[in-house]
Amino acid sequence: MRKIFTLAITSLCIGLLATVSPAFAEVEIESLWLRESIPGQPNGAGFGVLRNSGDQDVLLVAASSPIAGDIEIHQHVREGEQMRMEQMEALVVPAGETVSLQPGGYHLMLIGLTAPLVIGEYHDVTLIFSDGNEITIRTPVKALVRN
Ligand SMILES: [Cu+2]
Repeated sequence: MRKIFTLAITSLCIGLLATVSPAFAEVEIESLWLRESIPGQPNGAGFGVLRNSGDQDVLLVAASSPIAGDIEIHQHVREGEQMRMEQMEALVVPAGETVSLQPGGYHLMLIGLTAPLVIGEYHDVTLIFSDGNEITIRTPVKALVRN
């Protein structure tokens, strides 16, 4: 967590520099999807691929959607035999690299769904990055098991 925080501060400094020399960091989001709701489960999850074609690291710092009270950035961490989810301050998308959000790994955690996520429906999801970009994607709901 401390490492992530340090990266966040570093990014903040890069952000300040960017007002002097323009930043060229650029993140694209590929095949974002939401997992269909498990009956009785108040939270949901979102997955996809973040591609940074820029020359600077960019952090995913926040996300939101009308379908959820809040969206947190989570990772799975091993604790003995068990895996548990842990909230992250931010997710680093290194320059020139891709980061996958997938079941069992990084994911968007939709906290407090206002309605169950139903296959075939679409919901707007906004991702907010450290370079100031906010990207809203019309995101499909897909089955628990992806084919
Ligand atoms: Cu989670």
